[in-house]
Amino acid sequence: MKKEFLDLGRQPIANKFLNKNEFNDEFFFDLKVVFDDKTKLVSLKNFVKPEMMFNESYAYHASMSETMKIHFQDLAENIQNEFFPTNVLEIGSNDGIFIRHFNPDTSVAVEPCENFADIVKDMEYKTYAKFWTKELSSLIKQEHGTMDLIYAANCICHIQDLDDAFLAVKNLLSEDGIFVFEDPSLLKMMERGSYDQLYDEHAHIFSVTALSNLLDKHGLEIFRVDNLNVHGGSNRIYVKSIDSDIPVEMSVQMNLNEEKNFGLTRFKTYEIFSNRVQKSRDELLSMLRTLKEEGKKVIAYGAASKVTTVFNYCGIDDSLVEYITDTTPSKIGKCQPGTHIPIVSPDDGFDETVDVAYLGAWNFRTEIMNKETDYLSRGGKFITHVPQVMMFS
Ligand code: JHZ
Repeated sequence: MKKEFLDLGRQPIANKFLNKNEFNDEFFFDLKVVFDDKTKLVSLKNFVKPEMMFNESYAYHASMSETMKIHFQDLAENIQNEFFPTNVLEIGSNDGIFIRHFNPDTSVAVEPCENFADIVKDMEYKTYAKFWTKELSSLIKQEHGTMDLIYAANCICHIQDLDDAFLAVKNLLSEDGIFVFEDPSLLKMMERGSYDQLYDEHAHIFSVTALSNLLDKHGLEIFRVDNLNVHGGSNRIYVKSIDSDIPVEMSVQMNLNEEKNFGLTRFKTYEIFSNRVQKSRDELLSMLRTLKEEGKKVIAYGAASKVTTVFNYCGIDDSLVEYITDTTPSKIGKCQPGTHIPIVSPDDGFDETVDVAYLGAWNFRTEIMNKETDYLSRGGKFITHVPQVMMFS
């Protein structure tokens, strides 16, 4: 049975940055979150149609961060050195940040957002501009054979029908092939109070426990879990066919134990989290209102999808946060979904007039702190709500 534990209010499409003439017919949905006490999966109660989120105007550009470029280069090298895959498939290849490290003659990309599919096609990779389904996996199998590596970063948690997605993987994996995917960790979200991992795209936030239950139904088994720092705490899950001889490593049981000890298998834990989220909202609003009364200029740094959740849930608009700076060309000049706060380039907006910046891209805190030394040395301050609402410099 699915039980609701969190209501983040009316929310728009998190990555649909708007021109002023698009404000009137903006789409909103009720962002509510449920826990399935059978599979232990945490999911959104109401899914948004995939085509409304992932299409030719998708805005998230993975290569905007140096941290992520290095992250994917390191992973590609490690996988090549350890598993020697020949045929490689990436689901949700975005701008090619990972697949670029593999041979285009033996690699295939799947990317439903056509603006990004075109980038990867231009890099000479065979690219299917389609959603990942069992039907597509059969077509790819016919055209390219089975795959030694199927990889996906920040994509499997976007797929609403996980049974179909895992069936599709099983169908296309070679006998000793591996399926590796990474997504935000439910445990880290719960530990850190980072409720902003919840937005339309994240149909589910995974625990190792839930994944293990779901994969098992399809003859798939987790053999390794890497805990990663990126995107506020993610898990990289290594999966094999149940019949493959690849040994199952200690990291799997360790993660299952840690999740159980934290209480991820009990509904009560989610109710406690929900209270923490409401408290976080009250504290953030109170801090922003005080800064406003003191006459401080407050902006936000990084128009991440996560900020859409926070600002819409808390009711923060341009009376509290004047604008948001972001380096992504397709976001600049538009407005944040829902709140309609303007997005400007850091060159135009991150200047000496700014007193305080809400750190929307809190998951890149180290990269940003290292970059913004001038701002910090002249007394500029940042705000975050993770792990609790605070100001820092
Ligand atoms: P960032 C996206 O989430 C969406 P978002 C998606 N659903 C997902 O799962 C994760 O990624 C992985 C900007 N920025 O990466 C760039 C600066 O302006 O946390 C981005 O717009 N200056 C696929 O959108 C935003 O911040 C900087 O110095 O929450 C960060 O977004 C840096 C480092 C970033 O992902």
